[in-house]
Amino acid sequence: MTVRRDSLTRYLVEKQRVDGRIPPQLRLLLEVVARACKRISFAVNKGELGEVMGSAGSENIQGEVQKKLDIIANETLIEANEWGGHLAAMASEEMEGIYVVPNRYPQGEYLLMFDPLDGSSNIDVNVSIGTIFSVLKKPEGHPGIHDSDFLQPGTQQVAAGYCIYGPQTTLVLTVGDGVSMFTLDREQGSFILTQDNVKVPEDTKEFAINMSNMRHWDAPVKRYIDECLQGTEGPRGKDFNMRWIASMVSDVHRILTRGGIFMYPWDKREPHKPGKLRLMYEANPMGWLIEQAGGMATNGRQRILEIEPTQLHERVSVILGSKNEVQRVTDYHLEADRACAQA
Ligand code: AHM
Ligand code: MG
Repeated sequence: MTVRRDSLTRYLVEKQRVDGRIPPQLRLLLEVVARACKRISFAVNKGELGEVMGSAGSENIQGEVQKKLDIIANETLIEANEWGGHLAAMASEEMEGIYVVPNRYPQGEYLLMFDPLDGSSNIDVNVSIGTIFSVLKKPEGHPGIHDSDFLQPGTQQVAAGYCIYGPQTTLVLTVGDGVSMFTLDREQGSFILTQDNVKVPEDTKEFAINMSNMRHWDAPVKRYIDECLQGTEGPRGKDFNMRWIASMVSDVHRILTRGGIFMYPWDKREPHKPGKLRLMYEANPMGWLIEQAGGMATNGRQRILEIEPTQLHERVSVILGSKNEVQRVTDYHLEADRACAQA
């Protein structure tokens, strides 16, 4: 007996028709994002043959050197999405301001945010990278579209996901009723549902953090990692394993597949910045996916999805993954805060 494998299109049509979970414009939006990711996947795959490797010789708003593929991925997402009538505006890690859909196209009711190519320092070394996206609804009640329309907490997301460009290209999606994964079938040219109802185990023996920053961490993070490193002889009574790919998409994908905890916490290198990762198009979509799979995502003190954003490119401390571990790190922060308040 052959197993029926649904395409992303069929999955979305059923979400629209049967579940009534997504309206037609959102279905179109997700199909278009998937199509753009397919194009990005092909560009990434070509590598040197496509003359897409190396630096573009420019910097983005965060002061990071842009790779050619960062720019290609950004343009691919904009070109694919601007004309369909489903969007009002877009925002990206690679653009300082928002990109309002030009007047020559109809304006839709959604806002799309993305990190077009996350982990792009890994492009040249042929390690997995990905596209992260988050979808919001344009607030009602005023004409035009402004940066401030994007400043909604992660709880307001109506869809979020990422596409990982690795040995396989996999699109991972939530519209608020669990997490589904779709593998790109290159012969058919379509994304096929390969895993539904993804669940993150509540416990884990695997952590992901950039250990080279250890001397800059705050005490609660040091305490947690120190206890993991003590293994069976320490308070945790078990040995831990460490992984750090330096592509958040890959680290989150591993956690959605077999559990784990990912941390990019605030540290003392740049104390005025709340963290390295960006709230709106990295932490919020990843945080929602993790929660939808039964995990947890905080900034050490607060649920990431409940943070009220004040800036488009706002940074945040990120701790996400298996519920019991994230809870533990969060408790360590709150304990330290209480001790500090009493001192
Ligand atoms: P980017 O958006 O500029 O690619 O930076 C984000 C990436 C994440 O994917 C990854 O978790 C982190 O930066 C790695 O940082 P580091 O180089 O400090 O290990
Ligand atoms: Mg990024």
